[in-house]
Amino acid sequence: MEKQSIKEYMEMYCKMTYGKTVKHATTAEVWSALSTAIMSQIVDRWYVTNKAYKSQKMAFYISAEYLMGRALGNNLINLQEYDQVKDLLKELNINLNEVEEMEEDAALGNGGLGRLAACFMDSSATMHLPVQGYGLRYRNGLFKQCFKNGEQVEEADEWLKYGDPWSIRKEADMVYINFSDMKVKAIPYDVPIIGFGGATINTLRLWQAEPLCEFDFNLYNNQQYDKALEQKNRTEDITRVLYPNDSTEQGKLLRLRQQYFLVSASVQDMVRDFKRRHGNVFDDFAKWHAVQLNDTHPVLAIPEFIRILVDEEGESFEKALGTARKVFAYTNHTILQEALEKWDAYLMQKLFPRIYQIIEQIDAALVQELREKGYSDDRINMYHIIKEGKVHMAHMAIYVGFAINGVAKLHTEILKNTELHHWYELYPYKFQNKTNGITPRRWLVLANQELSSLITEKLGSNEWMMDLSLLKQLTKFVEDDEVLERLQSIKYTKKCQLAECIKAREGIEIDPNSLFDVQVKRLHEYKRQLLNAMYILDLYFRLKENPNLDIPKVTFIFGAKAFPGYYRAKSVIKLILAIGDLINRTPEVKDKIQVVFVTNYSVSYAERIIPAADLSKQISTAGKEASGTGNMKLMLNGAPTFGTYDGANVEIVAESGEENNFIFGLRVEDINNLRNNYNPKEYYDKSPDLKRVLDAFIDGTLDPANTGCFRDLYEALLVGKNWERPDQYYLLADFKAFKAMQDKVFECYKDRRKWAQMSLMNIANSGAFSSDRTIMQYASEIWGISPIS
Ligand code: NTF
Repeated sequence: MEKQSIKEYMEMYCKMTYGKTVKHATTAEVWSALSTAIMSQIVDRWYVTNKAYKSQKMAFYISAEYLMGRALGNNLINLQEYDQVKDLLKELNINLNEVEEMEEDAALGNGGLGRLAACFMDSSATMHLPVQGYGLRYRNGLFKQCFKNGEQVEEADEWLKYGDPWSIRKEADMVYINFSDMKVKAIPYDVPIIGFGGATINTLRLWQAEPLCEFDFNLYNNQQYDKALEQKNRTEDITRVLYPNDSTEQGKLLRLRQQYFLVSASVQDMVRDFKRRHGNVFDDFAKWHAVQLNDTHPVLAIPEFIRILVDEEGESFEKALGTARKVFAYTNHTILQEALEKWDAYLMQKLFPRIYQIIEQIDAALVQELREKGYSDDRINMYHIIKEGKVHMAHMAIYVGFAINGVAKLHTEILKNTELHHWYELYPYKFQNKTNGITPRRWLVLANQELSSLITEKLGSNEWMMDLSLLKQLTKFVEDDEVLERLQSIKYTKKCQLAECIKAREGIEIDPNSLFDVQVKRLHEYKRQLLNAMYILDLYFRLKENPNLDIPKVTFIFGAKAFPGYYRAKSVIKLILAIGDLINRTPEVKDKIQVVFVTNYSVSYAERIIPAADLSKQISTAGKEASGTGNMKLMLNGAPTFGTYDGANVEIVAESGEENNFIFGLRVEDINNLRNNYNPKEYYDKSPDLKRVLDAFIDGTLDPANTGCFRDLYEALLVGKNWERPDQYYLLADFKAFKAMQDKVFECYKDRRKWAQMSLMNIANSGAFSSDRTIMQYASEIWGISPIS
């Protein structure tokens, strides 16, 4: 990249856009100018990649969520221009870090599922794979979280407030979307996905809903101003907000509209492109296109594809279905029942009657196939797509899709043996596993430049950035004191940086010499932040009893957003904040342990927290966490896993060794055995420490004003609620094992050399969790595409 031309571009941009020189520009203006200047440098290469793909089979990833985070720093890293641009800015008296900090996160996703999509984009481009993403350009991404009176409060996320230099509006590629009650425009915004090294630049195409006309002129003339804008508002509502739910299905009409809007725009775009390149013979569609459906959110792409082939291209239904069965593949990300989408049939009929008709035809074809196979009516009932007035999105995806995959070995086994067992019996050959991964560029090269430099120095090159399996070579330093000491000193540096950041953002001081025990992820009962909180409360009581208890100083760090309508998740946040306060108010305890719940946990916050973690808490109820990806990021940054035998934890431990992690608690089989006669109250009655902890929920210890705000949590654990059994997630059953294992952590942490060795073994064995590996498996085992040369 040309230093001089970047400077000149920035000057010109500031003059043309803000009417001032770079010198007088605000930090946000510099961010915009610099980002646009970088865009100007990559557009030609972007064009070259697009052209190369014209003669290739392509894979399209359709996802309702992309949790991208910030773009500037990452793009500079991937262009390998970070240091150069840093110097260039220095010449202008500008600090690159400050400019990076200005950028708003693109939080167009909730959690793991959306962040996985973002990591896949990065890895596809880095691996030179012809992959394009399709998604929605939500005007407001995931809500901003703050705490008021010890509770989560949500605010709108205005990620576009400084503009959007990282996308190009492609007016000419607009398509129309028809609903039964309205017709709208879908305008694509193309985001460049720069592969590491900068040679390949892929595209993430995000659709924005816009009205056919800005306002109704006649109504306006008649001074009916609100009414004149009604249609515009109703249209813009479609891509106004990201649904903030994670792992729960929210049957909202507007969400169904969003889903159809996404898939109709994307499928129309693919079909148009196919016709331009290959003409009208749709038999060949699957030769050129594979479509991956990220969970069930985009599954309406299937009937929409069939609709277009039948209604607009004159194919027969049978033929169109046959083609669809070679094009679509589906990824399942959860087995939680409440997350499996089932839409009311009448809603679909109302919004898009033709799509509903096609779904009925698909269902009929499925039934016919099962009849031919000799299935009884009873048995067929288990497979129906439309059942009791609901459309089962996963059933449609599995019947039509040519591949279905889980996201970690254990999860895929559960799908095959339990959750989707009947489908597995029908189509064993469709089931695959693709263990999740994370991009090492954002999660190590960008987030932990200090550790990256050490690795590059010790391995003699930076090749590991594109082939993470090379980290294995680090195992040879496991007895090397110099390396172990440098690892420790890097961890300390990252902890100091995080402490500063927390001081600035939260106004809280934490001690970088304490053990940083980290649990960051969405707030959900199955992830059991409450179990961690119960442990901390128990430790509080123990320390009060015995201030000389032999433990290292610990800082428990939490970060999590709760779905705004998820009352119990919000109570858990409130409880943890209350425990933090209680500890702060207790002199004999507060110098030993501290609890920090950071506000507004996000991708950019994760980039600060993860490199600073000493311990990675991954304590979901066995069988419930499909994979987890935070566990991989923490491992890559040298934090041993403190976790249950669940999701990808199983594979993490298999790679880095049980002796380098802290695995505790019930396993899937144990829980299956316990399920029918589990009585949490027995644990409470038999264990005075558990009793003390739970009683504190309701006896005023945590709730001095005695509002009873934690009674629901107490009862959920001990007595259950009308429709749910007590302690559905087995916190009480796992408490004892948790406690014993955490005591072991404290014991181990005393031997700092030993700890550094465990840390090194985790880093060295994290190669398997690169999303480069994952995406190459999708490419060869599902999509049938290969890297362009
Ligand atoms: C999440 N699923 C799972 O809960 C995580 O374990 C997994 O790592 C990620 O997907 C990515 O595969 C969801 O967010 C959802 F929506 F499916 F529930």
